Order: sequence, then structure tokens, then C-alpha cells
Amino acid sequence: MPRFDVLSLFDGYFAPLRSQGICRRAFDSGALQLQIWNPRDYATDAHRSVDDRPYGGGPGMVMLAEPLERALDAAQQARKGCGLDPAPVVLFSPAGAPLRQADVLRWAASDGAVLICGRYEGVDQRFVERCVDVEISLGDYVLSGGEIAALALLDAVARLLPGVLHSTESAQQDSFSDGLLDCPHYTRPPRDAHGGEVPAVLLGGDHARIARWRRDRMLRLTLQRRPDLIAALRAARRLSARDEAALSATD
Ligand code: 9D3
Repeated sequence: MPRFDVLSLFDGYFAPLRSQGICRRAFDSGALQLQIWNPRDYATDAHRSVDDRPYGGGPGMVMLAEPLERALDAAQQARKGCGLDPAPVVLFSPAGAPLRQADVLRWAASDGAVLICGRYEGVDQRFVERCVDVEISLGDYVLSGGEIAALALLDAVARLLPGVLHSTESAQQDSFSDGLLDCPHYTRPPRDAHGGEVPAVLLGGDHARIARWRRDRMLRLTLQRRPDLIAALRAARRLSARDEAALSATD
């Protein structure tokens, strides 16, 4: 049952997580705990400053180490009060390692973390060196801050927690398909108003044939759109001779 403490100047981002969809279930059942800490509440000057101009010049502002450090201490103290050990400290940053499902699985099985959402151009490096254990990015595009990345991590973790999805089934499915893009899905009617048809194999009851069809579609779609994922599976010797045959089929 992980607990996450989030340091953010914009706590409004996190309210919908508690009130909607799958994530709400995770909170309602107690499977996921979340507390938001605003570094502004830990600023010490009259203006409650949380940022200042960068030494050396340049655009934008840099988050002050001091309010972050005090907010982090408060979060770790609160965790200690709940009988938890000090948590790993995550900083969301465009310079971090991209978040992967394997990481999400580990966070879901952990006691959680303190998640720090940067804003402005970045965070004073002295804070990063003293306090941060791991830097995580959401991908190679520019966001306005770390909040969306923190939400992505929390959402990805929440759906894996016991009692949230039909957890065993869907989460296991994730790891079956492990490393491949998903196959197409269909539901009723079998022929829609635009003449769109469901592939015949899915309408028959031959489950072995259906499983093969799905695997083949996953393999071919992944080769088309994410050849990097196919390369990774090959390098890990995770593709069978049958998989390779499906990948070289031209029909
Ligand atoms: C050229 C300087 N910019 C780096 C790309 C400065 C900069 C822009 C935007 C520094 C920080 C930000 C705010 N972004 C995040 O805090 C962030 C982020 C992102 O922008 N992309 C992907 N993942 C993440 S996680 C946190």
C-alpha cells in the first residue's frame, strides 16, 4: 500500500485524482495514500518566495533549495509519524530517465516516494545533490512543470493496486503483452451502421486461434510503429520462431 507525498506549488492538479475514475477507487479503498505539500508554505521571507533569478544569467527563474528542503523534511517527518522509513525522493525533470512500466510496477509494490514537481527553469542543483535520489522524465517534450509527470506516475501506479481493477486479470495482461503494443479491440455489433466488420476469427470460438491472431497483430503493429521495441525483444531473446514468422509474413 504505497504512500506518496508530493511537493508542488499547484496542489489543484491533484484534486481530480481523488475524485474521478480508477484512481478514486484506489484512494477510497485505502490502497493508495497521497499528501500534497506546498513549498510556498515553507518559504521564510515576507513575500513567501519560492524562486529567484539564476546565477550566471539567462531566462526564467530557479526554485530555491530552502523551501523545498523544509517541505521535504516535513513530508519525511509525517511519514515517520506513520511508522514509515524515509522514502526515496523523486524529482520530475526533463533531464530525468523516461518513466517505464517496469518502474511503475516497482513503485506499486513499494512504500511509495516523495515526488517533487519542479517549475520554472529548474531546481537549485545543491538541493538536487543533497536530497534527490532519482530524476524521472515523462518523455522528450517540454512541459511547464513536473505536476503532469507526477500525475502520470500516480495514475499508472493506482491501476495496479489490489482491488482497483479486476486487478489480477488486467495487470497480468499488461505483463503478458509485455513490450508489445496492444492489438485492436472490437465490441458489438458484428457489422456496424457504416458496414464496418469484426474480424471473423474473433466471432468464432477458437480461443487458440484468437490468441495467435492477437499476438500476430501485436507483433506487426509494434514492428510498424515501434521498431525499437521489437529490437529490444530480439536482443532479450523474447521472440519465438513463430513470432519471427509472423513478423516476416507479408499478407
Ligand atoms: C531548454 C531548457 N528547458 C529544458 C527542456 C528548461 C525547462 C523547461 C521546462 C526546464 C523545466 C521545464 C519544466 N518541465 C518539467 O519540470 C518536467 C518535464 C518536461 O518538461 N518534459 C518531460 N518530462 C518532464 S518531468 C518534469
